[in-house]
Amino acid sequence: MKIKKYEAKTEQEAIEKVKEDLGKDALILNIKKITPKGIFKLFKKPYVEVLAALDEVNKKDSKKVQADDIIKEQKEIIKNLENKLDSMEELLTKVMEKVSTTSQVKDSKEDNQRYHNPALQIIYDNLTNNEVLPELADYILKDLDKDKELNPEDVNEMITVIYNRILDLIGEPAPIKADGSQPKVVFFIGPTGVGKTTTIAKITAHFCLTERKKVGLVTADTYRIAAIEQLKTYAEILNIPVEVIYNPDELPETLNKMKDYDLILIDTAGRSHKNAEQFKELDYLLSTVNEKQIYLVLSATTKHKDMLSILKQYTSISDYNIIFTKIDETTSLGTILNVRYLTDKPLSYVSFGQNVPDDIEIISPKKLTKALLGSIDEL
Ligand SMILES: Nc1nc2c(ncn2[C@@H]2O[C@H](COP(=O)(O)OP(=O)(O)OP(=O)(O)O)[C@@H](O)[C@H]2O)c(=O)[nH]1
Ligand SMILES: [Mg+2]
Repeated sequence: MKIKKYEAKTEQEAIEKVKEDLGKDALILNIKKITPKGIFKLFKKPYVEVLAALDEVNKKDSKKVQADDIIKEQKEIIKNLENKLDSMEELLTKVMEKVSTTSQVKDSKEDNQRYHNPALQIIYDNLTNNEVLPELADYILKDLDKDKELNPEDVNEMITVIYNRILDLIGEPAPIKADGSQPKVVFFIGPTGVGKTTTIAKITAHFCLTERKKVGLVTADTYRIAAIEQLKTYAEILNIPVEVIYNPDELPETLNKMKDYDLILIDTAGRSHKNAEQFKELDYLLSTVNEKQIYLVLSATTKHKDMLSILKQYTSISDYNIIFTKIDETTSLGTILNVRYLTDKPLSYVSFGQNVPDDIEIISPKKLTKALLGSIDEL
């Protein structure tokens, strides 16, 4: 399936363009009359936009393919494409508006400008206001600062490149799976109070209630009596067992008892990044299990400097995935991108509140990218 967008002054002219380019078998998927808004008025007259598709599979062997499936697939592609185009257009409008209002003061502020291109400067400011590290923002905007005359097409192209670069940096999410494709023993580790136990409760509820899997819980957090009670309370509601281990050497035997479970989630005591002894204990606990997955739970509210010392403490662990909690308590999500960039470990879930089981989801790279680029109004 090949999908393309065509613009022309009239509907007739746009359809001619489609036929010329894709041939007479092309399907017209959508026709929109566009009246440019805001700053676009200065650059463009009203025009017609046509989305057209050429179904190459259909062309080769039309009888084999169900018409319904094709329509469904087309709708899905168009929806995705339009969502992306809409958000781009919105961002582009905001950037162009901002450029026009800031260009008068630009000369006097020349010293503070890192980029010649004012649109790029705005995106840089926006990323860094969201606490993306300056060097990471520069890396994202690398080689784009060509001194072109500024027009919406160039800015649009630039924003698309930047959007895709951020998406690439975020990478594919790595959520927990209970389908046998991954080790079923999953450790949750991380600093004190970030939300490890609450996150385990949310994930357990998902696998028990939605996926109907057999889930067992283990807690190795015996530092605080309340920690065991906390997990037991969630487990009672879900009617699943919790095993408590008081010594790491008990873990293999405990896991052996639970070998017919689909998933075993292990809660650990929060570690202070300033206490090296606690990390030795954690390393030992992890070493008692061969086939495992590790999820490092981090709070999005942690200051960058502290985050660096936290991450340093976990460098001895070669494979882990990252969960971010408390994103409801910060307006700057740059830390998620920074940590992903600094560790090169996959991101998985984000948690956005105290409610079990609702306030968690698998991270959406598109949503995060839009959030990092998008809050231009707040500048
Ligand atoms: N606002 C907000 N609060 C959260 C979130 N996740 C957890 N919390 C709260 O953070 C506090 C600590 O949560 P816990 O799950 O006990 O944290 P923990 O990492 O297990 O703590 P320790 O076991 O003591 O290291 C609780 O009050 C939770 O309700 C979140 O995404 N947003
Ligand atoms: Mg806990």
